[in-house]
Amino acid sequence: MTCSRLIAVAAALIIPAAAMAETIEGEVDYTGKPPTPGKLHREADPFCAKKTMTDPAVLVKNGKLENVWVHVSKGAKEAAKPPATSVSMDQKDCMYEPRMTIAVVGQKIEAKNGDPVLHNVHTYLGSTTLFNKGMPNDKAAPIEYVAKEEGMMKWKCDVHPWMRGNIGVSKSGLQAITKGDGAFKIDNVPPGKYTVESWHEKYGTKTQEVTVEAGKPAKINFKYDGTEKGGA
Ligand SMILES: [Cu+2]
Repeated sequence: MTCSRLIAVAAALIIPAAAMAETIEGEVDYTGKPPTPGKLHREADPFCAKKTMTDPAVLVKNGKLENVWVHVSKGAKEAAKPPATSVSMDQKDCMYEPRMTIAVVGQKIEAKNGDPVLHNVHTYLGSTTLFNKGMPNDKAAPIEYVAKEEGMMKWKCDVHPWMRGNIGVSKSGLQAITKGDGAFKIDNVPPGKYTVESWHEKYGTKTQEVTVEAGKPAKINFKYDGTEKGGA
């Protein structure tokens, strides 16, 4: 076989597989009256008190909800290979940073303290503690943790009750987070039937069934009106 024929055969084998991976995309609407973010009461700690902050739990802009974890909860056939990069959760100005991010089962998560004060990192999956460890100040060595199970990993600080962080952990890696425009896009989804779940820290979960067909993106939207409870 000539080299060019070999390439042609290889391409024929590779391209259809790549073309078969579709996307699940859409937006998360917020149809209620957006709440006004309240002031966080951080007066108890003199360092934290230096900066005034409002509660970033609910972020709505133009009727779209930010920081919603949208992920395939059922129907994925394969586990994703955990990325070699680690996911970082920092503590800055007595807030977890970022508020919301994602990881894959098997991926390394690194907690850091950028503040000159004690934070006690307490993480949960549901009501189960994953780890609970103090970081005295910004000289504390990072805490390394490998995500073991699918679900929402919640971050709290036992010193500062307002501190919250969220890491959506997925086995399949079929997941995304909405940004300020409320849009999400899950890449590399093989054709099939899936249950897709949305999760918001204040308004909880919603699910939808979706069938992904080869050759076209599957579109779904989620809707919250602000009366939902559950999540945090
Ligand atoms: Cu803290």
